[in-house]
Amino acid sequence: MTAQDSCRTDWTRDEIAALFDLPFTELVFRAADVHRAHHAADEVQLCTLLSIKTGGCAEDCGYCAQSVKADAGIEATKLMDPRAVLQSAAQAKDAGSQRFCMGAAWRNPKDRDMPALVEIVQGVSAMGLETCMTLGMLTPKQAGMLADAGLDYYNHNIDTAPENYGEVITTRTFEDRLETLDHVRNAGINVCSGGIVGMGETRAHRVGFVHALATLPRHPESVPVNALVPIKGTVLGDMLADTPLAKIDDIEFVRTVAVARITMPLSMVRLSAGREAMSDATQALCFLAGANSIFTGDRLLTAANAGDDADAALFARLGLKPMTGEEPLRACAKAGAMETGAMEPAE
Ligand code: SAM
Ligand code: DTB
Ligand code: SF4
Repeated sequence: MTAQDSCRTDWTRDEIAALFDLPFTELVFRAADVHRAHHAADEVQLCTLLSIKTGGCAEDCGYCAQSVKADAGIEATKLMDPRAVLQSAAQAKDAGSQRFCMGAAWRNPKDRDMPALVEIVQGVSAMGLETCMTLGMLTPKQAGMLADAGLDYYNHNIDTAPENYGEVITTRTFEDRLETLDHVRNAGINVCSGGIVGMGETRAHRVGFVHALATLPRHPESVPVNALVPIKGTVLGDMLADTPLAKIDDIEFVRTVAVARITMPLSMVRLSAGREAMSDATQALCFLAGANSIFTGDRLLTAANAGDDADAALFARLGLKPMTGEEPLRACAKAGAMETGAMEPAE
């Protein structure tokens, strides 16, 4: 039995709601305790994000600048040449990133895209970077091809509670999302799945969001928690511009991170989009509450990010250091494979 198997997947919504309701200091204390039991509390993983195919996406996700339904001034591009992606990955590695995440604005990749995607995964893996892709829905065959190429993680967010999904996206269903996550899991790729806080959802929706992730048959190895970046020309960006009070409260955001950490103790909890608009103090609270990964660099996919200088200053201010070792769940999966004889111990 691996350590992940001992992670509870039978959380009830009431239990998760009760965690959200704890006094803030008690909640953060508990989350920090869980975090320290499984992770190095002074280490945060540095990741770089690259948009390998931007804009013109057929889906209607209300938060996204890359949807054809948005009017956010994003020019649609073709899939990048693998050589250009590898060049970017080399720069990310030089800048100290451990993980390279590649996003494509697709409902799903076409079979004709697969050879280039396979070449990209093989090339980035060969540089010693952890690889993650997010390309939309996958067929079992496509998931298998990416697994064979050596893809470490596939990102496919559930984004919000099942009952709120239709308020945010209408061109696909929550069940479609779960189906792709199944294909990814069955192919043996680590699952990266999280969502967005601050889309005008209720506390109960945030409870439902964490509940949906923490009760998957296996916890995602990686859980990105994004704060909505309100982009002009998107449905949600425009809605928030009209109702500024709808912006997520920083303390409620930290609560969401803390509850994710407590309910999914071994997962990487990634403080993803939205850091640019967060104070150092809010980010520090997120790290205390168990977030242990960030995107570095001055761009996410289309939106601005905090930038390397700001992050170096933040790390110095907080006494944090970039993660260099392995992530607990991946180390754990390897240990499980060794126990069962599927893998030889390292020399
Ligand atoms: N097309 C793929 C898909 O949706 O599965 C991958 C790319 S998509 C941009 C990856 C994730 O980024 C989304 O699921 C969403 O959670 C997050 N995201 C997109 N736009 C965002 C925004 N404006 N603010 C915060 N998070 C955002
Ligand atoms: C995730 O959950 N957040 C990242 C990554 N997965 C691909 C993407 C954030 C995108 C923010 C908006 C933008 O740059 O357009
Ligand atoms: Fe397309 Fe992904 Fe943006 Fe949705 S989030 S519109 S699927 S790129």
